[in-house]
Amino acid sequence: MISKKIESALNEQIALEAYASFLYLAMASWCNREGLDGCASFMHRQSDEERAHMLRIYTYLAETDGFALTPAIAQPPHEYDSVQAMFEKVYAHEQKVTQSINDLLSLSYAENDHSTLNFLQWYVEEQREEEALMRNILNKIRLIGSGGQSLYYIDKEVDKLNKTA
Ligand code: OFO
Repeated sequence: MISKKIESALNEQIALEAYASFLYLAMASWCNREGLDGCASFMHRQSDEERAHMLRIYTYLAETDGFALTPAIAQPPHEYDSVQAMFEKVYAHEQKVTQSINDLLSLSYAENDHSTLNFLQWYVEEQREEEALMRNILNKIRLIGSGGQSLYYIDKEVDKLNKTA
């Protein structure tokens, strides 16, 4: 049994993960249109992962006698100035998610809710990995530089990540 405060904060997290899933789906569509097929597959994969992050909270709420609410999702942006600008947006969104997880942890401490503290550990780890991954991609993009030919190499580099587990 969790408190109403925790239930409502977890529902906010559901909304954030759901938005991330749709944001990354919109980015996948942009990448496809720009001919960046490796980046498109990568963003599709990220979108699926975010949906899985959201569903974990549904399961947790069901197990703790809470009630998961399916959120309305705001229209994500469909146009990006460049692949670098797009990944900067991804990185910023991941930082926002990390902040939100940290806030949830603080609230769980305050509520003395050890079950939720334990549940959130998985997200702490996941956010550390995601932020590192996005920083890595941004560093590669900066190294490769911009321009038509560079885009080809950037896409190839990101595509390599699709082959990893
Ligand atoms: Fe679920 O926010 Fe990214 O990882």
